[in-house]
Amino acid sequence: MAIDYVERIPNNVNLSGNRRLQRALEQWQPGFQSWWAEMGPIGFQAREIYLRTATSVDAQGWATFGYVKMPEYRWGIFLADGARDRHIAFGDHKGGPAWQEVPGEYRGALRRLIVTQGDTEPASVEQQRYLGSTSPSLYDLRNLFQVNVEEGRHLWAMAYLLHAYFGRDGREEADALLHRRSGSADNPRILGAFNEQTPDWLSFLMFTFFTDRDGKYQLASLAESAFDPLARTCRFMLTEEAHHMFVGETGIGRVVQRTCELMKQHDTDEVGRFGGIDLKLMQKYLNFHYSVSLDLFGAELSTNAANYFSMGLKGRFNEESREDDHQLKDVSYRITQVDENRIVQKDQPALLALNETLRDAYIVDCARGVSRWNKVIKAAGIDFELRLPHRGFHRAIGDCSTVKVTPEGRIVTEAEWAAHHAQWLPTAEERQFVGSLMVGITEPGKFAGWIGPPARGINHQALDFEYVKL
Ligand code: BYC
Repeated sequence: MAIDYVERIPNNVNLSGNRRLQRALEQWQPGFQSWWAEMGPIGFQAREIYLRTATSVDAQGWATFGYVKMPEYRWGIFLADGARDRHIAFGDHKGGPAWQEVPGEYRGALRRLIVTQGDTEPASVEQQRYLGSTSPSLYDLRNLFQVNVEEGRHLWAMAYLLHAYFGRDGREEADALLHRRSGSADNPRILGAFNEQTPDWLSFLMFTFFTDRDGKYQLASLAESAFDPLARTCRFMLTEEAHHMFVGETGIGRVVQRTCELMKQHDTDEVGRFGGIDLKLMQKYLNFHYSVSLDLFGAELSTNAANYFSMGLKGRFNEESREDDHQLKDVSYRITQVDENRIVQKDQPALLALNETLRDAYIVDCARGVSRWNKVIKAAGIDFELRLPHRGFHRAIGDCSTVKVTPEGRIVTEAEWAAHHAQWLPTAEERQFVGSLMVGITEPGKFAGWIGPPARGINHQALDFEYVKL
């Protein structure tokens, strides 16, 4: 169905055909706008930004580009087209028709999944709200705001499902999504990584590479859901998510590129004096963002995850192309666990190990990105490799959260950890140093000294295009 932009809430779900729902969402809309005004990007709200807006949900040409002021962005409800006769691909209901309504017995579990997903979206906007004034270029500033408005739209996606399918509890949960706050002591966001700060642009680029990539894997798993409206909304969200990961991957690649240039120019590994970020320091940021993102997949063994799968609510990555029974009744899966202070591999029931299965796919994907950055370093003739630390390093969720693990995967004592962690994670001084490099560059076509220019502009525009009209 085409997107209806005449309506107050743009949508392709025939909202005007359901007056009650339309009214409920129109009541939620001012709350969303107040949240955006209060917790969205600081500054730039009255500026014209070169943004893309969804205009149709098919793969070709879903986006139009043009100048928009962020508060006037057309947030709305877009679901990918439904597959005709879609059948459930996994779990106890495998083979049955996909559901257009929520089965009563799964209401609580499904609502919890949708709320957890929905909560991350406004959280990330809150985390990134201070970054505008220190953007390394207008190109990057525009990308930040594109990410922010789309996270806002993802919040709309989950608020729609809550309003449309969960009655009064759903409305209450949709309101609560506007009231929790990233980092708040009294009313924090649900998942750990979404209460961390994103204090500088290096953190932002790492976040969009590592944490948005968790989003990709979680959304892809929810896109398999037997609950068809959830599957369809997640399918469309994935197309938006791709740009966010592009921002992270190319952004870090540009920092690496710039660092390598400075290293060669000044014949030193220590480019801080010349306004660059050492590769070793980038490794520490990588260690931090990777480990907090690994936590987002939950514990290695999880009955929650097993239940979600058996119920048909959340599948595996690429569920349909997997060659097994899609029910995992008698299948095992090898996972990493801690056993008497040793890290070991153990076969466990695959059904319980679904969080780890998804984490494994994520790790492979992260490694691909890191190897692309390493190609840049190698091409510069520099002998250094960025690495993903061991999966047990610096974990707060799962088996390894009970021990201290080095980036190489060795369990160490608390005392050893205390003596060495400054070699592995950014120290307060290093964060302060990175912060000191963050000066806002607002001249079109100019880039801060710690990051290189991108290979090309957005939507075939030149690099010195006025991506934000100041
Ligand atoms: N922080 O059984 P377990 C995105 C809790 S990112 C705090 O392993 P489960 C985006 C857990 O709730 C994608 N608590 O958990 C990216 C449970 O609590 P109870 C977001 C945590 O349920 C960038 C207990 O620990 N989407 O879209 O199997 C920008 C036992 O754990 C955490 C989703 O996450 C944590 N990290 O797995 C913008 C998808 N981890 O039951 C957006 C929906 C676990 O003891 N969520 N706990 O009270 C899920 O599928 C699951 O909730 C999780 C957790 C995979 C997150």
